[in-house]
Amino acid sequence: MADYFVGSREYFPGVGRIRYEGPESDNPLAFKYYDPGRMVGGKSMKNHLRFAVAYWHSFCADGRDTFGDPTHAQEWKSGGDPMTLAEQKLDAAFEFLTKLGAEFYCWHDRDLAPEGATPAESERNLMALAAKARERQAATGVKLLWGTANLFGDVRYMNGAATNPEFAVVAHAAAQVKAAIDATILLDGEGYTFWGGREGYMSLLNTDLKREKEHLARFLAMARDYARARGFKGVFYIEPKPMEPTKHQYDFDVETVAGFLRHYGLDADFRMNIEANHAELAGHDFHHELETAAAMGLFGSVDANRGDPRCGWDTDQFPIDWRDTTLAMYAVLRAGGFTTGGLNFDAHVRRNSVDPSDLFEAHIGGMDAFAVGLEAAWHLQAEGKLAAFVSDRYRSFDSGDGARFERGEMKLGELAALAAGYGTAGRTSGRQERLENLVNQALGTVTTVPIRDVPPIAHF
Ligand code: XUL
Ligand code: CO
Repeated sequence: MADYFVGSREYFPGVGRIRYEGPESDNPLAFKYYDPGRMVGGKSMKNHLRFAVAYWHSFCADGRDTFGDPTHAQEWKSGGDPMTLAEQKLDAAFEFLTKLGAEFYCWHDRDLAPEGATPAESERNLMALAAKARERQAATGVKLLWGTANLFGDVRYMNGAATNPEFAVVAHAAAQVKAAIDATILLDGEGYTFWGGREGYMSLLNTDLKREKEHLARFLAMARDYARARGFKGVFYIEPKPMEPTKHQYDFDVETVAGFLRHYGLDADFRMNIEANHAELAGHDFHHELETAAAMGLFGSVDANRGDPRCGWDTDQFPIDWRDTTLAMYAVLRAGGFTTGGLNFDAHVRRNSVDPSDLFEAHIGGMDAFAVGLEAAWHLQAEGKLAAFVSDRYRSFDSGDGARFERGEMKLGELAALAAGYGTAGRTSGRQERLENLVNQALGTVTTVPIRDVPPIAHF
């Protein structure tokens, strides 16, 4: 088999297989830190990180924004029969995936295949493209991390999908989800995601909040039952996001979704797909959302990107901050690592990054950033200083009255009576600065490069 996949024509000429060249490489189209086969604690980097490319950003979006026309107008995006264009897009996607060396991809139904005139035609379109994707997966070894249905783009969803006040729209959403689950199963998808883009409200004045949430839970349970009956063994993910496009989304953040899942008895099948930029919009750190999910046994997968702290919207930039990736991977390792989940780059190049190589360089940067994060996080875990500090911090609950309190063997009166015997308490340093320094030191062990002579830069 060829080193990478090229369909009927080559869509990214001039870019070959992206290889690891090490931190001293000057080649923008090479990995500096991501070395797929490198073993980190008995597992390869590739198997730790499970990188996926997002079909919608990388192969569908055309750079259009509220103020301007498409800037990423590749040939497979317009100007032909929609099914032919969809197959060209599939070829372009598999060429990109295999040149990059990404093991996984993720899609929405409408990314893969165009909507038809009726639900039945839409389903036929999707299954036809899924069959072609299955051939390309078999030829290349690329796998589907998760599939999802786009329940937010079409005009019919302007008042919501599963939470729409009109039952007819809920039925349309079901037709899409049913077909998207079938396509996910056909492609041996390891997961199926729900991102409730329009499952929320624009105004409480026209919204029955209680009923809408009940409808959402009912819909998710029906989708789960359908998929399980069809033999789907993968994980269902909910992707929390607080707002945008609605004013308020019901899947606001991890804590909110956890309460929702438990309230409606969905927590055995559903896990969190945590997106860095969504965490930021919810007023949280990415690290916070990961730790919160892990603490509740609900961690699943990651949409890897970053926001701009000065923008109040989802800028979906590629992740490049080593400290963020270190803290994220530390949380992932503590949660036991990825099983069915992975790192899906839900990110897009900027509107004015118009060269095909920009898309490669963006992914290379994100993959390198997570490789650094993995190594530093592994260092922190192996060194054990952070974990030892934390467990020591709670040692007064390990035995005696503290342990009895944890086991629920104490009443409030007894607990209160103990206070007098303790005198001064609580003046123990939290050592935050020392612990923050440990994170930087771990990064230093991974990223220190010998100083070398830098040749003068002729051009950029
Ligand atoms: C939107 C978002 C989606 C989901 C999939 O903010 O993150 O792309 O990841 O529907
Ligand atoms: Co996302």
